[in-house]
Amino acid sequence: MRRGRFITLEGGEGAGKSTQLQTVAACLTAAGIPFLTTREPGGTPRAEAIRSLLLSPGEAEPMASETELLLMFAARAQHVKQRIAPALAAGTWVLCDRFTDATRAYQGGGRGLDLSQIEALAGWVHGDCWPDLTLLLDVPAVQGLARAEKRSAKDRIEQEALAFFERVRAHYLAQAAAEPERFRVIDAAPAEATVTAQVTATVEAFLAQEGAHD
Ligand code: T5A
Repeated sequence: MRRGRFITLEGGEGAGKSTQLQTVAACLTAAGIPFLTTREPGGTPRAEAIRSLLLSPGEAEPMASETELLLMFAARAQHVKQRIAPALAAGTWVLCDRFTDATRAYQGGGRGLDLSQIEALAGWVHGDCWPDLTLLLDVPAVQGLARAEKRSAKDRIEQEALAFFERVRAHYLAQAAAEPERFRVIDAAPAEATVTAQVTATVEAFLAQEGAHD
């Protein structure tokens, strides 16, 4: 049986990942491909419990950046072992809202943690389980934050200053430039219908490249 493909959506706050995950799902459904959708941090009951710890605001005790990094990878270890790796091995495609590229961008670019330590943790936690395709939804930080703010109250990470999210964006764009074979950068600033059309075209091209319509 051929391994499933691993597709991730990345981007800053309010870039439209959750919205566009539905577009990718619709493309896979139309192509008759079995898939599951999931998200990080989270994706299993234990990993979702870690997500709450990571994102709940208002704690009197600040969270150290190192704690944040290790909790991201603790949730990921559970998610990869329990859900992602078994699905891919069974031929099911996995469609995930964020993965290790988010750690590189937020904890590496945003927090300024040592990138070589992030790579070491990634190698330990998920080895060569990397996405086959990553859609980077790129939007100016201020525009994405305004969308996210309109939708819901700020979580712990969303309370960071604008400069933090500008570093995250710059880091994502640098990652995409460094790995052009895996990343596709989508301009996520226009209206939703325009972004949906770009995402659909990108996923269709990937399906054709993978021979997934055969
Ligand atoms: N994190 C995560 C790390 O720091 N390190 C890590 O390793 C990982 C995995 C949680 C947080 O954790 C951090 C990053 C995050 O701070 P999350 O749950 O993905 O990650 O949280 P957010 O990025 O905050 O998710 P959002 O739901 O805010 O953003 P989305 O999913 O990108 O945006 P979406 O689709 O919910 O859209 C937001 C709003 O905008 C509208 C939507 O209708 C919605 O109201 N919208 C548009 N409006 C206008 N034009 C468009 N084109 C639009 N597209 C969507």
